[in-house]
Amino acid sequence: MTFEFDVITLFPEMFDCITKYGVTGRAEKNNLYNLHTWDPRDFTKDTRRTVDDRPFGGGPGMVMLAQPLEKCVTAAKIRQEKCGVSDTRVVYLTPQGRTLDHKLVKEFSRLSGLILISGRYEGLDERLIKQQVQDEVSIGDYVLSGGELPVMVLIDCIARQIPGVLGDPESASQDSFVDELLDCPHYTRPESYLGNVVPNVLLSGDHDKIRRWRLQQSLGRTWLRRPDLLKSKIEQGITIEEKELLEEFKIAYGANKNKVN
Ligand code: 4FN
Repeated sequence: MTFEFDVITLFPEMFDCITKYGVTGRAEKNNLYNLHTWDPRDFTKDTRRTVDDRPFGGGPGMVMLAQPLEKCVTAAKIRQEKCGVSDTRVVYLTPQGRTLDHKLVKEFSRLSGLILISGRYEGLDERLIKQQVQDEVSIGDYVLSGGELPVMVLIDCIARQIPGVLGDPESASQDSFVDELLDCPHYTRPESYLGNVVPNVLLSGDHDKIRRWRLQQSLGRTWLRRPDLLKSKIEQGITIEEKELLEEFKIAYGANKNKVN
């Protein structure tokens, strides 16, 4: 089964960024997902092809008209049905939405399709959201010029969850702890770079020792840099080994902190 994405956007060409390059480019070519774009401008009847208007109540900026968007949503729903999509959602990417995280990505990847709306200007007429949108999702707290990049971020995250999209080496690191912890440090050749050497354990050939070192680095860095992530990892369940490795890291970190050099 192919995952069906229908994207509603004033700038369809922007989506070449994900369909042409890298992992998501290869996946689209191999029909592991389909991406269809709908331009609200193509659903207008006036000669100027108007898709926005001034906000009631005054003020700066423009608001996207409900009607051309509604026609896009309807067309997208019909296309998804024709493609045999049984489980779909209409999602609007907006700063007002629930913040995207790996848990939400997993929820979306259980569906067979998604209809995604990118905003421009000051956003959508609220009545379109009320009538057509099921989920509002945000990728983070900063100002953007449009919802296209957020839609692409979401598609990239979901595409990576589709079986066959990642090659063997890429997906091997996926089902383990990487979902909930930060990565360990990575090194490649040369063994010594500008006087900095690779940690000895990585050259030891002792695979269980390496696994434990990496797990400890992941736990330690998450503890130092993202205590919020570590908290939810502990709530989900931490093994005795993980607990011990983290305690050892904390002791070593505490000892190093007090060193003068
Ligand atoms: N952004 C903020 C407050 C007020 C406005 C914005 C803002 C694009 C259509 C929305 C931005 C960020 C993450 C969509 C931001 C996202 C958008 C997103 C987005 C044009 C209207 C707009 C308090 C967050 C800084 C512009 C905060 N995830 N308005 O950026 O679409 O999905």
